[in-house]
Amino acid sequence: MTEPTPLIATPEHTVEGFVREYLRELNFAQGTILERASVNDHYLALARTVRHYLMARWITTTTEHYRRQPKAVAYLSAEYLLGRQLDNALVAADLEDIAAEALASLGIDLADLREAEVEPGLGNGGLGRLAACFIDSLATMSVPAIGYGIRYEYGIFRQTFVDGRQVEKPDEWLVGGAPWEFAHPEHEVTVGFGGHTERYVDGEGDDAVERTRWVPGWKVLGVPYNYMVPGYRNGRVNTLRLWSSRATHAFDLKIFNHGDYAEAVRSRTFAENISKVLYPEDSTPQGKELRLQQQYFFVACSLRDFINQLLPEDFDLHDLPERICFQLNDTHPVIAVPELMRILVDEEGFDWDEAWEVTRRCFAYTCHTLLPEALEVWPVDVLGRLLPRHLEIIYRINDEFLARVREHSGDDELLVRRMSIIAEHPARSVRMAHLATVAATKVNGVAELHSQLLRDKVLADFARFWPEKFTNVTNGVTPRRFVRLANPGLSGLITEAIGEGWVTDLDRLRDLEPLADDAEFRRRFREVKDANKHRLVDLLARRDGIEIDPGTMLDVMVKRLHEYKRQTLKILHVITLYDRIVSGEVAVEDLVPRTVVFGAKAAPGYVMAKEIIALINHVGAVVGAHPEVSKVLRVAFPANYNVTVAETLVPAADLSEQISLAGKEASGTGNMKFALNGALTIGTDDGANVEIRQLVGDDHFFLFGLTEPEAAAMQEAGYRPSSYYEKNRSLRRALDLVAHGEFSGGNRSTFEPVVSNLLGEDRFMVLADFQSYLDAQERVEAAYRDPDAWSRSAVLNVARSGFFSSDRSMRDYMDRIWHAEVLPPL
Ligand code: B1H
Repeated sequence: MTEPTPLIATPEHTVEGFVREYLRELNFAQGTILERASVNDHYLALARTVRHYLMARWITTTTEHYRRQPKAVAYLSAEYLLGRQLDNALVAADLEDIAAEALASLGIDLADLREAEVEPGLGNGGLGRLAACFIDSLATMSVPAIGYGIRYEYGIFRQTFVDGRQVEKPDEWLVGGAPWEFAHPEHEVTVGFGGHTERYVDGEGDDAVERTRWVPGWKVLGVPYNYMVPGYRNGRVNTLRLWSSRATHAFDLKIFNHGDYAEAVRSRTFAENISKVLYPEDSTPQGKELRLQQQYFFVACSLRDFINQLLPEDFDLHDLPERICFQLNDTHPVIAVPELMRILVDEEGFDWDEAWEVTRRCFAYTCHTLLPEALEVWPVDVLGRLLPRHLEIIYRINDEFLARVREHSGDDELLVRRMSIIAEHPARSVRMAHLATVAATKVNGVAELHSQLLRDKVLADFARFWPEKFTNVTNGVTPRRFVRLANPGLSGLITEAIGEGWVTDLDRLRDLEPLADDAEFRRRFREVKDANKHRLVDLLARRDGIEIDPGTMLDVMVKRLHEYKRQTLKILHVITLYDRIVSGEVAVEDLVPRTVVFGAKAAPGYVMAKEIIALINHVGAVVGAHPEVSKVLRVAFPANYNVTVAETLVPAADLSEQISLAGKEASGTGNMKFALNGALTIGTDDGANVEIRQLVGDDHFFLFGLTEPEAAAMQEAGYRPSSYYEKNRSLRRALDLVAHGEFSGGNRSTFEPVVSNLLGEDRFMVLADFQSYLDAQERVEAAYRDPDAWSRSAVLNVARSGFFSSDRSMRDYMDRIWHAEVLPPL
């Protein structure tokens, strides 16, 4: 079937065409002229101009999706950590050179306008960034896909430091104008909450059936905002649809009728609060009612939208599994399962079994964690108050599921209790991971080791019950943003060597392998790394007033602050180096000069994480102020690490710190970004580190620490952290320095909680891995002293990391889970 090309006036793909479109935007949309425009005016005009070049592809793509009705994917995620949009759109539309030249001809520097964009930080960390990488890959691979999520008015908080302690500021990302979004109030969706359920008889005589209806107590509206998700030069642009909550038009008629107009308007904020702010929790969800409201809100809007807007009017919902797979990004959207059941049974008149058959086949679930405290549970009273009909449905799903378990297990009641969707202790609650696992066609972990541990530990009962349900898809990252865009120097070098095909076929990086032995190539690789370090130096000076020396080894640990990730292990290494220099144990001449860079936000309520941030900053200050130590060691901790900072930091790094306790980091994705940009990893056998090491080879990876089985066995036998303190002199000296106030102006109480936590419980076995980490760092030093060997390893890291493209992740999801169609490129 040939599609008539929609009539859209795409601006001419030339410098003149670009200038014309740009001036039109500046004049007619911004209402200003070149001579008077502010930087923000220029940025908005530029963003809209670029958008115009993508518009025809967007409309063509969505039109074709509607006409062809292919098997598609709907990615349901509470988070999308998108990063800045401008450069991505420029690269996708192949407009970088044209835009730069066009702007230059108007006396404007493109680089200045880039800086004006505030990134949409609608996610916490890896999980949100993964969703952003996935939708990029789906668009680039011409897969018919839509992302659904929440348009938080405030994204992840802006981190500032006051006396080295984290202070959160609101992230006002929308205030400058949001040029990348398209509001569609005409497609608003109504969502109910609360109220009660009623039985009623539908039909008469023999046809009479008892049905249930939900009578919500209050309603809100969801307004969709569409974002373009441009594929990389394939003519396709997919859609990300984020929902914003509004009060219904009838919300407060009663109050209006009482004549209290101001009160009536004010009370609307209640509904508008739902999409107000992203919960800044990474890994440890807080059971806040508003969060459940957010989850149901976006999922109810998305299902309604998919059924009403993306399916033809006469579509038979029995065929839904042939048309869509709803991918659940962790348990956050899992309330979609009872919601689809409710739609099919209560609204569409399906009988229960029919509805379950459809629902079951429509969902797949990705688990992103192993930490028990990260598994979402909702108290039954909270869920029942907010979503009474959904709770009934969950109970029935559970009853039927447990009946099957009993049937197969010969009434093993312990097993039944373990597998139940409803937990009885400490409070009666719904285990969202169990609900997701029972409902989904497939359940996947995000790295080989993680999927294995899901099968063997976290969801072992379920894996025995449904072995074929469980699979792995190792995470990936988009090479467009994290290599092509973030590292133009390396990209140029790669393209010169092997052509440009790698951008959409990252396995081709293999062709670089022979060049690792080419001295000239290695020299040019070092030149690029050096230039990237200078870019970082400029950024940190400009943005944070931090001075770093580009001649030093750049040792980088960036990720959310969490005890299991073990930023404390890194800072104990720094303290040990400090101690050895100050005590005269080593001479500064004998050390490889390093700059240790941290980037990390702590959840605002996570007290220990905030103490660790303060400790890092205080150690950094003492190290930086010491005349001898600071010659060879500096700590830089720029505040508010985000995607934008990562784009400059990752390409500059020499050493990538991936040092979580084995068995705790589900995958990690920063680890992949660093390897792809030619940093060497020092890491434990955890998450995707395992696969990185297998691919790049042991000689080009600094492995240390306990393995997962070793750590588990040690915990089992009774782990005693203080024994390491007693046995290990370096460790004792480092901890004593902290305890005695070396980094807190002599105040021994300041970091007492951190020290006593390590000596007492040390849940993540920092002390057990300390010596092994120091040893590995010695190997790092030795290796770094030989620049030629180091850069050979770095080149091999790049050449062998093509597997970690999110395009490959998407192929795996397609083959193992979705079986969606692929459209031809346009
Ligand atoms: C990951 C989360 C997460 N796992 C709860 N779990 C959240 C849990 O708002 N919440 O309540 C937010 C986020 N995030 C990360 O996912 C893993 O820790 C990483 O190892 C993994 O690479 C990433 C992507 O799979």
